[in-house]
Amino acid sequence: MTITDSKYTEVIHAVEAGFAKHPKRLPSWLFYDEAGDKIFQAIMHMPEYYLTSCEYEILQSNKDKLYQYFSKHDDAFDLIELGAGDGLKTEIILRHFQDRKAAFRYMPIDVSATVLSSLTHRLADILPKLVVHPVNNRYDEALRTLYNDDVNRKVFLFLGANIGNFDPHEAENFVSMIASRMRQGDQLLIGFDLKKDPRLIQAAYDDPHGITRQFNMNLLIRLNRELGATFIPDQFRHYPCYDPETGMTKSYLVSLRAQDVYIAALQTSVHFDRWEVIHTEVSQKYDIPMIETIAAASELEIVDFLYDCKHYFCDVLFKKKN
Ligand code: AVJ
Repeated sequence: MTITDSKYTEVIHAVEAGFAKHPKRLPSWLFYDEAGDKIFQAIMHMPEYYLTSCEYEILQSNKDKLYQYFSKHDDAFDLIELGAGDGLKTEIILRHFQDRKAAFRYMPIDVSATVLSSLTHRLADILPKLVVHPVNNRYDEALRTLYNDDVNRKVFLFLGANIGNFDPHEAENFVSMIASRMRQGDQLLIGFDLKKDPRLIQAAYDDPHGITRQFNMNLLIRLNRELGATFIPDQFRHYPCYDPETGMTKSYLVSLRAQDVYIAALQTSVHFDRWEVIHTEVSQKYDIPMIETIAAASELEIVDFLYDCKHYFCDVLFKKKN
């Protein structure tokens, strides 16, 4: 496996800073190396992980409504996706918009050049007439450059409950950052996972197949490989925990014994007490008032709430206030 120097430096810094915190933390972007991408694909196929099929249903049953919202009076627009991943869900609306002869270009933004190039190649295969402009950059940088060079109306997509990796306060800041760039007429569609039966949520992150456990453990395997760390995955337990009061699911790796783990790239050992945790992820669940709070804080107007039939998930359409 090859990693770029800048990525390597980023991993070192993230791990060094994260292990200095109390409780110890690892950032959730660290999940997504080659193996992590594959395990996440498997997660999305588990029956317990209801999120994917719910949003799929929402996009499928609202594709024409979205076409009406996005294309307005048939003028050209840029469809900009933050964190496109494999683009499987987006494909539903891309295909439909093309069938309706919408004038738009698709601009997936991702920090990973590998993810972007495989997405671009796949789209060239299945939707050869689609105009695709990949943007290989961080979200904030990409947004800045997007507004430099042209006048097209813009529609942003932030799907898949990716916003859940932020806590509500961070989510507010992130949406405000996007909103501050948006111009009148621009729109933003965000996928939120909703509060529901706590046991259903718990099961989505604590599946009986052990796939989510593998997803978490892969962090340790990654650090062993990339940073010369000496984690023994079996010495940690995967423990996700949903709090129905705040709507926050937190995932942990819990140390099963007192241990010192040497990390070659940091030239130091990290100590773990027995039952000490590494907090690895936030998966925030929302209710409608929480979503309205985000809209108010970022001065966006809510245009529509699009639900699946069970109301487990919601794609919310926002627009820049007039
Ligand atoms: C990709 C952030 C939406 O939090 O539900 C799935 C990642 N973590 N199972 C989520 C994840 C554990 C996922 N997101």
